Amino acid sequence: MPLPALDTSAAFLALRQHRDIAATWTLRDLFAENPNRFKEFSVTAGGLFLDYSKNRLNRQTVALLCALARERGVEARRAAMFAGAKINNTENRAVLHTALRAPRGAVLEIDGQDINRDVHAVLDRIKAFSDRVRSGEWRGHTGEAITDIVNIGIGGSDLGPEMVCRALRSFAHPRLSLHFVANVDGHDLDAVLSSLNPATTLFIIASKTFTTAETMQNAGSARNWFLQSAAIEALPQHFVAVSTNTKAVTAFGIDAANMFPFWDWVGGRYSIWSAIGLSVALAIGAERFGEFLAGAHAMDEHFRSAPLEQNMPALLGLIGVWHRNFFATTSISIAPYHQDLSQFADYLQQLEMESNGKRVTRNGAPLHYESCPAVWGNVGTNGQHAYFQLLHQGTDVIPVDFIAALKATHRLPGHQAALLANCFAQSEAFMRGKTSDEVREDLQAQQLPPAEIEALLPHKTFPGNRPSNTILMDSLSPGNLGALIALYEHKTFVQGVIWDVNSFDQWGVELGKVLAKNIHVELTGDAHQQEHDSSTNGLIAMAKAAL
Ligand code: G6Q
Repeated sequence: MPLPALDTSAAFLALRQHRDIAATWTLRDLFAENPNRFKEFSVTAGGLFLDYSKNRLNRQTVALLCALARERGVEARRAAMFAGAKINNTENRAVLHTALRAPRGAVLEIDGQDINRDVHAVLDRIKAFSDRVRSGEWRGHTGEAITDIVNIGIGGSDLGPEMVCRALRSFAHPRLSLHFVANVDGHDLDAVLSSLNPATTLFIIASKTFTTAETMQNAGSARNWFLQSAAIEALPQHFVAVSTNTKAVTAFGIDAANMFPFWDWVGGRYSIWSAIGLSVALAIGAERFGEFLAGAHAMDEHFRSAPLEQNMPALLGLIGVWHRNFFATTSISIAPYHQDLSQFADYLQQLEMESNGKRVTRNGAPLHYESCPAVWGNVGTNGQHAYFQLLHQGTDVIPVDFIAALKATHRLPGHQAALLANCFAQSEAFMRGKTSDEVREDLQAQQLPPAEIEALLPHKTFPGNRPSNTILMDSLSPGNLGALIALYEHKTFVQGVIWDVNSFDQWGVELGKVLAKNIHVELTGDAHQQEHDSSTNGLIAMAKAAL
């Protein structure tokens, strides 16, 4: 049965009333009034700690948000997802990335097929292969061990492996360098190939469909480059595939024995846990890849069993709804205070925006309320010296998620304390702001003339009352990273259920896959130019003259 529209639901209307009261609160006052606030509004799960006290909310807000989640059926849909129901209704597919990280022996059947056995059979193959490459037993055609691995894929077949390999680089095998090529822009592949020795390079062609134009073009060019110095018989030692499409893989020239499969119930942006994570297993080893999966599984178990009021992904999602639908925020900023998470914001950008960037309900009715905000960000402290200005004093309020590891994996003295000090100082400043009285006091202490003080006051005043979450972990271990990604996956799920959108299709991306085709033919062949608008016609003509 279709859900009633979100903005007509009783819990939503109750929250709207509550919002009018909450809008009068300041975070400063909330902290001053309740010394227990940090304790009351924080939660631990799967090796992660979430402090959500620096948001404009109180116990009643949390209760009302959880009531909204219950009214929207979050718990029932969560159960449906874990059980393998076909909740991706526009593609008639189950959504089972959680099954990819379930331990061996977990019971789950889809259409009569034992999913857990299939998953672990592939994991066993990933282990056998990555052990051989890492030990040097797997050799290239000249008898040398592999030194470089190039993952060719795009979107979900690129962002996850690249982000995770970067995040876990302190665990990487010292002989192996990982490279990632996604863009059809030849500058990407060219720059990578120019530094490589074909005899010691292994290519992973990662594509769920094995039809994605960018990946196929890059894979073809990589194969041509390789065959300039090797015979076709050498291909199996240097090209492996990760895909669901055996036919296309073998047609490309990769032996089915060198193909690592996954399944249609794994969405691209949720596929890092599948064989798409092959580059991660090669880099950090199968055992640590197992720890990464186990960390995500721990978050799954928490998400499926903890009451909403203490459920970390549910709370993170609901707080996002609170900001988006009741305070009209339009974006969120992700600020990992860990250099190795430098691609985490890009990863979340796809996860959240591709999942919930939708304008109709699951049943196709237009939304009369906002769905996914824009997601963006970069590592701290770098962002502080760039766009944080707008976060502190701009006209928009942009909630921030701070993410930090308490312990570093490097050994340089002094850096970690400096990093964490910046992280905590920023969230404190967003929360407190700086009043004009405080600014005046500072300037008077510097003995500035009164007229100058008054002129500077508005510029140096910070409104504060700007919300943030802080997520801490002990260190950026494979397990904690797994839990962190799963946290955001389930956050995205919760928001998708509240907004009543299908979080698991991506028709906008599919459109992109076909749009370029006609113009590509016009640019490269003799095909007669079609009638476009004058701008498109003009741009095509300029490119034709230059190509
Ligand atoms: C992810 C999207 C998209 C997809 C890429 C690559 O959820 O569907 O980013 O992963 O378009 O698709 P292939 O893996 O099929 O090449």
